[in-house]
Amino acid sequence: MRLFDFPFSGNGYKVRLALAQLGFEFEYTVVDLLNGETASPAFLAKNPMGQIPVLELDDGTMLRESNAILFWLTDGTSLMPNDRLLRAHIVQWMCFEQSNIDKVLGRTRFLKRYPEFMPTTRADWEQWYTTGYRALDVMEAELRDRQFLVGEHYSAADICLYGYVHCAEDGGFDLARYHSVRRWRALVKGQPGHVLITETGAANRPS
Ligand SMILES: N[C@@H](CCC(=O)N[C@@H](CS)C(=O)NCC(=O)O)C(=O)O
Repeated sequence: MRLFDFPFSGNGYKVRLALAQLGFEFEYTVVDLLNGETASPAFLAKNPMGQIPVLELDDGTMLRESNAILFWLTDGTSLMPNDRLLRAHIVQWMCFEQSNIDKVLGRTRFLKRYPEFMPTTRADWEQWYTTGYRALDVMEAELRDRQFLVGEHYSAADICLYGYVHCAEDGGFDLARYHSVRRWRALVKGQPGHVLITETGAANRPS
């Protein structure tokens, strides 16, 4: 398999983390989205949305959307339960993540680091912080009485949410009052095979 990715990306990190924890070997290609490489014809042929991550499977299939990739990688493993309702709860968290975390916590983090990427207004930031804290409130309430997001075990839902929540502070969020979310983050970080967002885990030297 080959992962097309940008190392700073939390969406890419979700996939890297699952690959590492499941022990998959893969090759890694950096797509420089800051210099428009995601808009190149060669990359658009892999993902017409012009976004990383894209996982190229061994038969040449291009799989896009981080959570679809996460689902494909984890299905049939301990990270994706067989129980129908638990699976639905995992999808529920994946949808929640796309609406309330990726384009909110992920965006603030990206724009703090690369402010030149797009113009923003004060109203944008206010909106992101309002939505982001609301999402963190939801997670805090859910995690108050449970260790993991779904069922009794670490799952694809935890990997999915961890992608951007583990680095929420980089986007300017203060998690001091989110005790359960911080406890959960520490628990996820302690799972076997955990890698940091700064690690690719790939077999090759990133190109
Ligand atoms: N819903 C997509 C979002 C992917 C996404 O936003 N990718 C960003 C980097 S994190 C990207 O490639 N941006 C480049 C661009 O939009 O030009 C997913 O979860 O994979």
